[in-house]
Amino acid sequence: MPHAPLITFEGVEGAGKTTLAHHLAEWLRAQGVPVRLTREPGGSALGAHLRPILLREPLDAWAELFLFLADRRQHTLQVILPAREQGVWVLCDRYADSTLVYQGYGRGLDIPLIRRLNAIATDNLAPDLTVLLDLPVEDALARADAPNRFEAETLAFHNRIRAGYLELARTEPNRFLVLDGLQPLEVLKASLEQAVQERFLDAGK
Ligand code: T5A
Repeated sequence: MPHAPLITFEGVEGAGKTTLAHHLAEWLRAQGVPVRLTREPGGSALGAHLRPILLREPLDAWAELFLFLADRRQHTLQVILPAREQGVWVLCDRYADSTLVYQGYGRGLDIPLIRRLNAIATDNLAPDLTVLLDLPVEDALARADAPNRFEAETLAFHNRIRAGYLELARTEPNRFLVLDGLQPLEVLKASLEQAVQERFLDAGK
């Protein structure tokens, strides 16, 4: 039996990831599809402890990287893989691409090394679809409702994040669905529903 899909949501702060992930979960459930909606950091029991540290405490860049990876490893092994094995679709608000862009493009840590560490943390699991919400950083930050220590970073930092995501999307066009995050929510929801319908639901008929 083919595994259930893993769909991840990525973008800068305030891009609309959480809103769209919740919408897709509801839309799929309404069609009888079993869904596990989860997030990083914080999707596992360990992650619940790590999330406030990662979002609030001042951290060295390498310490920050290792904590995100520890969060991902536990989350992948305890939540994501077991759900998929049971045929449950996993929708994850941020995943390994967040580390590549925030700790790699943003903090300037070694990107090939982060790729290798991500491969360990994820057990080589790659998302079947990654929804990237792209929009100017200023517009996205103006929406973010619960500021964390990343939101206090410079505009230059956030622009490196945006550029990093767009570069990843260019190198893996089949995995990424890039949506214009400035579009009204109803338009974004319809685009996402159509993409998921065509890519997974129609393909499985
Ligand atoms: N991080 C994370 C790393 O550095 N490395 C890693 O490996 C990982 C996993 C996590 C932080 O950790 C960093 C990145 C982050 O800084 P978080 O709280 O999980 O922090 O993530 P944020 O991106 O900060 O979450 P936000 O909730 O701020 O952003 P979302 O989820 O993108 O936005 P959302 O959906 O909550 O929407 C924000 C507001 O905008 C409105 C919504 O209604 C909401 O009010 N909105 C729209 N309004 C108009 N038009 C649209 N199209 C809209 N879409 C949403």
